Amino acid sequence: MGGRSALPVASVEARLDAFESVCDTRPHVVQGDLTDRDVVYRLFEEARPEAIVHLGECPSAPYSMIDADHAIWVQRNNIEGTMNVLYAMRDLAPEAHLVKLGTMGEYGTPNLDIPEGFFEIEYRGRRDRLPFPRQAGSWYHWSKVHDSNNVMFACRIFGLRATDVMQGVVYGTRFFGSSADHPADPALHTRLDFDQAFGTALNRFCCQSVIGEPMTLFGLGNQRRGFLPICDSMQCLTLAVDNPPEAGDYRVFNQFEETYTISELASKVAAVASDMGLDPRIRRIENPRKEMEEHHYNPDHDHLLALGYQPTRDMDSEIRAMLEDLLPHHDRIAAKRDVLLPDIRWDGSRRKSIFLDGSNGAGPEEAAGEPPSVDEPEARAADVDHAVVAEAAPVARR
Ligand code: USQ
Repeated sequence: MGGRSALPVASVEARLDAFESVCDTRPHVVQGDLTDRDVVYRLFEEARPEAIVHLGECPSAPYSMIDADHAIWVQRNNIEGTMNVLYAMRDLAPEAHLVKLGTMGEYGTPNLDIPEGFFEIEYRGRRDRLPFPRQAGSWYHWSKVHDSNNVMFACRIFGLRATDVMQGVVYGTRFFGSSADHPADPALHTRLDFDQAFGTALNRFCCQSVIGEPMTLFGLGNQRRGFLPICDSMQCLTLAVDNPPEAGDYRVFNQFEETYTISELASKVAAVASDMGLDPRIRRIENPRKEMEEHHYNPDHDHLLALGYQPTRDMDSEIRAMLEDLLPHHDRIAAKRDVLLPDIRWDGSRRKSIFLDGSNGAGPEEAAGEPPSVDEPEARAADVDHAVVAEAAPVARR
């Protein structure tokens, strides 16, 4: 996408050294492609794993919406890779536990509470426990739905055991404990993207604030999602691995800490950034996606809590830690500021979104196209009130 990680990524060797110095163990690294079945089988033969944590997928909704090539590549990559893992498990590690990263986005935003994977339903006088309907919002999110179905089926026919983790939107730079406990070595920071496709909302808002660019609220900004810091994501995966299900069981965990609207998040970043002497701004921009901008959202998330998950509740201090980690890399981020504005649209066209106050500051060429439906002055951090911002908009786009 023409971007790069806001935080420099150290070499694999340097990261392994740093990991070893903290954890007293050195992971064995093999580079390969999960869609290459020989690679996967060789890996399983060598490792004979007891648990597999499968994060090896393309994670980006916008990337999958670029065109047919990207949509098909994302589906192939994600579905084929997982199928290879499932067959390698059947043949070489049938007792192992698969912890597979799904996404909360598989469920979409139905006008119902969202259970953890399954629900009891009564229909025409009969009852059953069935998978909760999935209504994904991008080809990427659908690839995860198809994966989930495949993993569920493999558990049924091969007797495998799996935990499908429906993860919310992850943010943060530090993954050991809460940010206060994170070792100082920068080689232990995570990669952090800020481009339109691989940067997630809160990570982008922090990068935008560090370089004085406005935080980009897509549309109304009332889209609500589950969020969790990356250190909690690691905690949840560890809990899942430590507590495997029975053979043949397919279980689903909804993994997030709390739900927030996008404008609530931006307001939080603005408050912390202002406190640190930055000059954060929030602006609403045409939503390049087709998604509900106002909706019910109340997913269950009890399974991980029952296993002992202790959420890092202090989002403000996680945001502060992110800004502290990002500030020294101001120039790295600023040099790539052109990748911040979205231009991948869900209808398949490619055009930079314009700010909803009618200007895009990027030249008349990109401003061409559908006129903005809302005229609203730029909101400054000092007077940002997300409730007011929301009221100013006449229509919720679907
Ligand atoms: N959004 C903005 N402004 C931005 C970026 C995003 O308002 O600058 C909005 C989007 O329109 C969307 C929400 O924020 O409503 C979340 O967008 P995102 O880009 O942070 O996250 P998303 O595309 O949903 O995907 C991310 C990860 C994906 C994971 C998913 C979890 O990239 O791998 O599966 O979060 S979930 O959202 O729960 O499905």
